[in-house]
Amino acid sequence: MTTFTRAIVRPPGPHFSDGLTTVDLGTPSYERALQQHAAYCTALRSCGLEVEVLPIDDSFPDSTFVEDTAILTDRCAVIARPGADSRRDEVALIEQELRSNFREVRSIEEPGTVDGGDICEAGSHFFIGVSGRTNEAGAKQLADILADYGYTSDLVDIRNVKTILHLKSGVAYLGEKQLVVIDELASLPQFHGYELIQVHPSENYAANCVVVNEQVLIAAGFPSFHEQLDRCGFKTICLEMSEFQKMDGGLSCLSLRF
Ligand code: CIR
Repeated sequence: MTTFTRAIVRPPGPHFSDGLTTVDLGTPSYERALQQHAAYCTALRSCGLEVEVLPIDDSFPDSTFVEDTAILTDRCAVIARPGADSRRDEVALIEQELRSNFREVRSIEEPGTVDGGDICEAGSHFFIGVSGRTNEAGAKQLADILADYGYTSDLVDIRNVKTILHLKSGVAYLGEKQLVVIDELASLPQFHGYELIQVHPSENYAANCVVVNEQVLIAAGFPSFHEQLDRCGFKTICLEMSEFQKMDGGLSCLSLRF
């Protein structure tokens, strides 16, 4: 697995609850969201990362979900082109940050759209979700860009999987050919050859976990999944995510790691 040294985050703004959501879990508390975000940053630091905290940008209520604005690899950064109109211009807020950290910076161009949350890195291979946000044109552009840097990829069409917004809402790579998956994705041919850790359907939200160096960040409140990872020998850090879950966001969405 890549050893990460840095992460970029952006705390939510006071209008965070005006962002997009497909779930019906109530209105998030801004105070609690800030506390959960601060705990998330502390967890990243405890994994050895230097955390760059970008200023709040309340003109984009979803801008705390920085992961959707870029795809970062060991060899290049790719500026995404978010599929939701209200999020399209969030990339302008992150571009300078990426250019100062990466020598190679590429971009997804119109008519392509790509949300970073649809891209799951698995070593030198990438799974690229085609979703309500990432279209086929964007997915193919990204596959070509990644190929320029020696990476392979598979497209994974999740447009018929109604329970998830992004591919990474239902898949996470833990290293050593191990993938966390929700049931709906477990039989996909793209995942053959991987050892699958299947999340119990009542705990689907937990599938969005993140490996950061030797630790796995997992959402609090999903005991079966926690036990599964314990049994597999992973060291876990449990984080409260309730307020971000209300806005369709998971652990991976809150940072760009590199
Ligand atoms: C959205 O709908 O775009 C945000 N409310 C949530 C984005 C979550 N991002 C992610 O899963 N990578």
